[in-house]
Amino acid sequence: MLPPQGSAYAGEVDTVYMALFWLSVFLFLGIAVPAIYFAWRYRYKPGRVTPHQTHNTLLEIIWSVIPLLLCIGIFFWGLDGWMKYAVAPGEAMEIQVVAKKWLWQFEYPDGSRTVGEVHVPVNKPVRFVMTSEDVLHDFFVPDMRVKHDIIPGRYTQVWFTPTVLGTHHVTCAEYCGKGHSDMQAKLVVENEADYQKFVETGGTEWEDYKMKPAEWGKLQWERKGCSTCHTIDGTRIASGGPSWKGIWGKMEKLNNGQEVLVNADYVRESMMQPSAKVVAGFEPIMPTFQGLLREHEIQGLMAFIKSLGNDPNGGPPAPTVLSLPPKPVDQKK
Ligand code: HEC
Ligand SMILES: [Cu+2]
Repeated sequence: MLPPQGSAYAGEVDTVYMALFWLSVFLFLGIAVPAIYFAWRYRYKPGRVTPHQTHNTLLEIIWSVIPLLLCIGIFFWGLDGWMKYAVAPGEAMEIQVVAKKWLWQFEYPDGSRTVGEVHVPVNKPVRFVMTSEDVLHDFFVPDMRVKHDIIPGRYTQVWFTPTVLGTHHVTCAEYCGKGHSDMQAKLVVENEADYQKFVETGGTEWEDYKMKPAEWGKLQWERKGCSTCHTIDGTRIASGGPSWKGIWGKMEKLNNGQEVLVNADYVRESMMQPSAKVVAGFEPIMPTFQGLLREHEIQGLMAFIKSLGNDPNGGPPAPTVLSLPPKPVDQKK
């Protein structure tokens, strides 16, 4: 009935939840069933005289004192959990989270950044310090049993100790506009060695080095969240931007009436300063990727967009070789 328990305190959260749930079921049935029965048992019948009861002190004390004790007990039980949940242990690793329409951006202690994907080492407490660049968002990781509002101009926090290796789902739980339901991210819990490798190479996998620039770029299109707004098959996403199919090398119409050639310069500018040139018929909603993409990721994206052009072999130049960071040591051997 509940999602898998992915954090150290998930079990405790669930115990409180289930206790409240079954208590509510018990009280509901305990009241509703007798009420229905009495309504039927003492229903009107011609000639029937029902005894007229107005007051019973003992009963009233019982049904006041028992719920009162229950409420006090639940309060202290909840408070105990809440204190653990609210205060992160001092040694917790800190990850900065910036939420914006409609993506998640994460910054690690060493300054490296990712979009739409966050990696954490297993069995170590991690604290997320969160803020928003625009409207209210909400950081919700069901497996970890954390959910907290993110407020523009303010910092809020959650922490947990992930205990289950693998990918967990992060989603926005505060309606934040047209693209709200696309505001998803992956939380990848991995062992210390994989985490260190991830931080050193910015998530570049050993396999990535064997890819052609355009294939690698396609991977970035998904990993960096471009795919939530840009399709590659010519269709248009309602809350998004133009499809990338066939744009490389064409003259793009802008909303100020001018035209611009879609080449490497324009595509790079579109990522870094999206509002500098806005495509006609679209709103300037694309977030800037300044500082969020490594050089080889930008190059890969350009190669990918070029490969979707009308004439992938002609047209203006796109990078054919990526300046990838140093190859990670293959740890699988
Ligand atoms: C929130 C939605 C959104 C996301 C995410 C997004 N874009 Fe955009 N993008 C747009 C919109 C809307 C436009 C058109 C308006 C404009 O030009 O700013 C656009 C325009 C572009 C253009 C110009 C396209 C053309 O036809 O001239 C490029 C290139 C581009 N984006 C690249 C990217 C890349 C690369 C990423 C991922 C790293 C990305 N976008 C992520 C919404 C988005
Ligand atoms: Cu949101």
